[in-house]
Amino acid sequence: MRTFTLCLLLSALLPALARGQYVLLEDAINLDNGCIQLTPDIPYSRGIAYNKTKLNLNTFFEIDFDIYLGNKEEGADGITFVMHNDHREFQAMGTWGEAMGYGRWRQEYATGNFISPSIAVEFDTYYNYTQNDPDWDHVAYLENGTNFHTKFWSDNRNDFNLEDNKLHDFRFRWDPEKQLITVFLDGKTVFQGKRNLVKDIFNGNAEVIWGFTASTGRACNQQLFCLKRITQYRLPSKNLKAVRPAVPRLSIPVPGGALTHNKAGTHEDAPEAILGEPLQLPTR
Ligand SMILES: [Ca+2]
Ligand SMILES: [Ca+2]
Repeated sequence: MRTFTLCLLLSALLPALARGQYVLLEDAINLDNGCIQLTPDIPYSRGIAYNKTKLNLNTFFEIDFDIYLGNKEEGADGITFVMHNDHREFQAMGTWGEAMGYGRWRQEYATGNFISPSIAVEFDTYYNYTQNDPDWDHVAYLENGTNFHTKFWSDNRNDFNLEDNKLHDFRFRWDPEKQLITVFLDGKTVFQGKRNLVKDIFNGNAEVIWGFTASTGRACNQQLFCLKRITQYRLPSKNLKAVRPAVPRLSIPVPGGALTHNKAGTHEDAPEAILGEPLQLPTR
């Protein structure tokens, strides 16, 4: 009960805390509804937002957001959630267009503009053969500024569409004991993988910068994210209690109307209970 009460309290505080908590680059802006718009619905846009507080990969944490990929199925290009230790720190950005402000247009472009060392989860809404994309929207795990991927998730569908004018629930979980990354979209597990992130990606550094990147190209969409909850947990994880995922804001006001939520699997009865008792909010 204490955990639940605390979560409610933190959820109530988050819209206020979220504002001004991010370094915004290029076209990213704060919206009046507490969300951050990464790109407006215009071509050749790029926006990046980094939380001002680094994450520590020696802690178990879970990050819970709503994301919005636009309302035009033929739009582009998508959003990435990124954790990095690029030497440019809070000014790091990748290439626009299909690289989504994270990576580079060709993986062999060693001198291209990309964020590295890093990992990312892409929510890709535009087909690019150079990145090995399927011909429909998909989610994929990426590393070190390379958008090219051999695996993806699209719910086993060839008409999967994220540009449906709906908010979607996105959760990223890191378990340092199991060295396990788990990514959920609308309550479904869309990626799970073991990786020694500190050693194999971040050169022994457990502190990482994190945030979102997005861009458009010839095709475009409005793209934004809304923080729901950031929670870090005391180890060992066997001592943790179960708590529910954050309840989404089912409607978010925007000029001229409201964005509604794709509620599948994101509400209080979500089957995927998460572990843990929140330890702290990253504030600075
Ligand atoms: Ca689409
Ligand atoms: Ca793409």
